[in-house]
Amino acid sequence: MAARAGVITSRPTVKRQVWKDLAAHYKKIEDLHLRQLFADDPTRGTRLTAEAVGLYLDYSKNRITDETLQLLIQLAEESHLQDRIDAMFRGDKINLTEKRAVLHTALRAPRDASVFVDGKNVVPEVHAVLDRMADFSNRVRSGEWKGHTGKRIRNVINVGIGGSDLGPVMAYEALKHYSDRNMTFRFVSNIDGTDFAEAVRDLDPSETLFIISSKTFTTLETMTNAHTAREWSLAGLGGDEKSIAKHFVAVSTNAAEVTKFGIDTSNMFEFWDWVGGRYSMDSAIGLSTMVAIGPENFRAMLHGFHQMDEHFRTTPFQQNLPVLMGLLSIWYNDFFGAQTVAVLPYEQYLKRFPAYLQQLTMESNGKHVTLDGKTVRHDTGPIYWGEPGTNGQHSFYQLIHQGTRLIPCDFIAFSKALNPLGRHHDMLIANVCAQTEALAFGKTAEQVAAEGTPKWLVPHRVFEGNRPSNTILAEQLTPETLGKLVALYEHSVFTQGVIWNIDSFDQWGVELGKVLAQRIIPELESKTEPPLAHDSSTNNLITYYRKSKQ
Ligand code: G6Q
Repeated sequence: MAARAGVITSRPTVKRQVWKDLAAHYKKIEDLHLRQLFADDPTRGTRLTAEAVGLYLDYSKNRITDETLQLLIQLAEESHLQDRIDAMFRGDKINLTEKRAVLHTALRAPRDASVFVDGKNVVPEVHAVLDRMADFSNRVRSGEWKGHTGKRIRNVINVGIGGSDLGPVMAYEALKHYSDRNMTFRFVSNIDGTDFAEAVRDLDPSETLFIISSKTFTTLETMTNAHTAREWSLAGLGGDEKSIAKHFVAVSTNAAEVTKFGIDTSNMFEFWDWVGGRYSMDSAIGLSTMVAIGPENFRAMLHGFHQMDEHFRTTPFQQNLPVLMGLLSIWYNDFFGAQTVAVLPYEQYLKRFPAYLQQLTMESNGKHVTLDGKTVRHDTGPIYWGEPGTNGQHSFYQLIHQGTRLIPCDFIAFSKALNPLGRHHDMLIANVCAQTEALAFGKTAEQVAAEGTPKWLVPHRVFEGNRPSNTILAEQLTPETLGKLVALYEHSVFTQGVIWNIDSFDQWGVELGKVLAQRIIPELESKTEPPLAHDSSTNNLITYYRKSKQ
């Protein structure tokens, strides 16, 4: 039964009484305005908040009542969320379709913790790899690790894609403030040669180290870029194969493929099949992050993750930040029919955070069948997107304020600036408050008219309001805070997946395109006209491309 442990019920979610109660409740309150909700309860703005591990969540500007919350929490309880949380942390194989445990939480467990996979405590291995990473990072950062010609390493390039890229890129950008500014960090992911060409164009191979990050070490993009990197490096270092050992390290679960590539396994940093790609930024996949910010900061980030893990695992749902955020997302997605969630960090260093979240949320919960293989009867995974504030305000916020779609928003902000410059930070935070206020309360036709607006212009200047948002506040963007923030979203995604009864940890949807591309590559490269057996559109595109690339 262990492999099926994740399947609690095969009863369609929409058929459950609590779901029906939520649907009926939605009908009752769908037109209720936030203006009314706030007018009726002067304590709402302080009451509907929760604080944990240094993150403050204001969820009062959501279109919910106490009854909504009570029903959503009942939904979580009846979905056996606590059992599923415990199963994940315990190492049960909750990724049913891949028969794997899901233990990113073990990556940030303290040294003396125990987490068992197939009867083996994995925590000592986790810390052994972290210690090796720390030793390596210190040697690179101090200049003790020398390149083939005896020069110190000044440039680090992470080669990876998807989960082996987005986390490292996001974390590097987010924590740039803490990084060694004498070093250059770049990230190559795309099969488009431009990505590699631009990453190395101004770099000296004798000072450049490549981290080849791939769980499987078979991914088309990463292996193609890794081979190109190998050629570039060898060409710049006189073709001496011995130089590889000084300029290439690997992060992988696949020692055999790493060796085949020519990287000694003593230069390989291991992780495990119970770490999903999009949940791997605090495994060895974070090696570039550790080299950039140093082992101590990296460990602080892990500590941040762990604090949120513990909060999620042990806190009653009413005060549980990831649970609350996950439930609110369900509320808008499945009852209001909202298609998307906008994530709006008012922190320039978090500019890649929305892109990171897109994989975390959409690869995890973009699923159309339940754990037992039945078609879901409700929408799953909303589309996550966003840009840092205040830039977005001068672009797509128009649609959020006055468009015809409902876009729930997560605003993320920090009390202390990392680069305090004059009045900048107060102005930044004023914009966070102003946006959430404007979205919630809007501006009525009467208010617009009272300002002396000509009658014909009034409708254009009306803000309906009633547009929901969460505000997440923390003291300052530190490695520890980043860990908390990422774990918050990881567990919110988990909460949603449990309620939808889907497998949040597989990603079969990315397979078909990969297989088809492998078939098409030789058709594009063939010297003679290949026989094409695709549909007429694909055949035509291949023929057009072959002709025009001559
Ligand atoms: C993430 C996915 C996917 C994966 C990449 C890279 O959850 O599994 O994005 O991370 O396809 O895979 P490799 O690390 O095996 O190269």
